[in-house]
Amino acid sequence: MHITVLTGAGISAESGLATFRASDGLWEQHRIEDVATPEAFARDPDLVHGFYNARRTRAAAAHPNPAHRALVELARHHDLTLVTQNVDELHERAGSSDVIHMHGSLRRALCAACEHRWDAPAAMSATDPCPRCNKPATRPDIVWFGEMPYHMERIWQALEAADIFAAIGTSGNVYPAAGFAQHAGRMGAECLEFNLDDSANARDFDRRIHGPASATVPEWVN
Ligand code: BV8
Repeated sequence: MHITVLTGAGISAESGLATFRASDGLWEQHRIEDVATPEAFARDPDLVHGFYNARRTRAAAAHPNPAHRALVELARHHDLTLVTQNVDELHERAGSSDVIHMHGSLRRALCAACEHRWDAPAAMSATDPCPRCNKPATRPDIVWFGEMPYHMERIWQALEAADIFAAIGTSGNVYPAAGFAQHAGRMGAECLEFNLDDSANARDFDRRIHGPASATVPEWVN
């Protein structure tokens, strides 16, 4: 049986990492337009690097929770494709391999001039020279609004091959990820939503399991 899983900020909430749209969410402190668009980076690279440097520090100090570990267990028994909107490395640190980071990763830096990618230092600044072209054009390797998410071809294939599609801890507000359940469902997958409450695209799911992921996901897997 092929299972395709999409995770969002909610799976890392119990590891202490802020989600985006909760009352204390990341976006409450910053308008999305101010920190997660190419225009924002062009306008104020230091503000954007500051936002991501702070998140990189917090993510490095966080630990995987039982929901991350349950997905490692799931991969032992089924053919699993794990897609995450998250830019932390908690799936990898729990033991997952081949995690598809469709919105990029805090762990990587990208050269805006030559597209070279390398492992990000703890704190980055726009004047850091690119190790390959030496231009001061360093940005986080993050997919911002208006940019094409990574690995889409592989993701669409995994949605079409899925017998089960499960979305865990995502509010269903951001596309194309918010359209994955509808696409998988049209191709015959049973769609499950694991969330605290109904997401914006809850109608696309066959079953909605409400509760903290650290409880609901291990219960589903075991
Ligand atoms: C693109 C960067 C095209 C990394 C992010 C109008 C209609 C439709 C689409 C659009 C539109 N206008 C613009 C668009 C496109 C736009 C979009 O969708 N905008 C939205 C706002 C309408 N999308 C894009 O721009 C995307 N690109 O479309 O490109 C294109 C085509 C050709 C060529 C070029 C381009 C790019 C989107 C990626 C943006 N980058 N982040 C970072 O900083 O982290 S998105 C950002 O939100 C996060 O990365 C995250 O991935 C994403 C979604 O957030 P969630 O993960 O869902 O988090 P959230 O807080 O919202 O929800 C958490 C959930 O968990 C909640 O439901 C909560 O209840 C639950 N929860 C909390 N605790 C727990 C829990 N559940 C269980 N247990 C718990 N303990």
